[in-house]
Amino acid sequence: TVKLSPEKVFCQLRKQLDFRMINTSDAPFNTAEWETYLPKTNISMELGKLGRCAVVSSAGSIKHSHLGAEIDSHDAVLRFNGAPTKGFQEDVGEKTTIRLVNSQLITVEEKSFVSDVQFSFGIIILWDPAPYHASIYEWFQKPDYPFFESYKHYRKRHPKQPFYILNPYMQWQLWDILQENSPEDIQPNPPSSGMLGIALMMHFCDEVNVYEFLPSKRQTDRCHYYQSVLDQACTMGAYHPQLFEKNMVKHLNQGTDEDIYNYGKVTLPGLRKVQC
Ligand code: NCC
Repeated sequence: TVKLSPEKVFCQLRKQLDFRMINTSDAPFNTAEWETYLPKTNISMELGKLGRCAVVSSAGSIKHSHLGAEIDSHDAVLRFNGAPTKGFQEDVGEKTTIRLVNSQLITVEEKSFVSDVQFSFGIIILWDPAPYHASIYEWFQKPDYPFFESYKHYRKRHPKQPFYILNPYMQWQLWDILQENSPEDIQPNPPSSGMLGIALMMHFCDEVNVYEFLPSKRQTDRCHYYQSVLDQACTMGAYHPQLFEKNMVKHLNQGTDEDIYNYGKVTLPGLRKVQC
């Protein structure tokens, strides 16, 4: 296969990804009951046009990075799942504009998700691993985790906090782009929250700096900066096609290899301004 130029891949991301959140015109969410739960404001309106954005991976290698102030200097910061800021500001900053969470977290850890104050800052976006190119209807019947009750529960407790559900198409549209840009067959599982979050911020922002998604010189087997568990698969992936995600992001990087080595930092353009 011929390797596509970064510019071509940016166009694929811009043209082939559906960035919409579930709303009440998406059957079977078109009911009076769902209308009380789904946010009424469009997410782009909620966020406004964002300039410089940061995506903060949860990798253990961000520990001791002292990147906190640099991360907080961005207009918006995206974090993942249960990644805390409290106690870790020096390395990861404290601003949280968007938290991208998977359905496993909100279902399996519902109790802490609903009550832990760290989730009550910023906008939450939830995604669930859907069957390959399933319609919204098919996915609704067969979500990977039955998260709908937890979602409603959270919405009742925090009605003012914007909390969106990502459409199930985007993950597989992104997977198709990863597959098309990989020389080998990649595992048939959706991309990681990390890769989804990077694509989302490229849609919302003019420029995206990603921290410790590509490991820096601090690379470690430590899975998360906030836990001591060791597991190599956290960085390279087992379920998610992370190796391929990281190869693609490396190919798309507009910054320097030195910034990757020192800060685990990758710079990507916003998709609004790419010329296709
Ligand atoms: O670990 P997780 O990921 O929440 O990490 C968020 C994103 O950070 C990047 N990362 C993380 C660790 C590491 N050493 N290197 C990294 O690059 C990845 O891009 C990752 O996506 C997920 O993607 O949603 C994931 O979620 C966890 C878990 O479900 C949540 O933390 C909630 O508890 C998954 N872990 C397990 O299922 C055990 C993980 O596989 C993927």
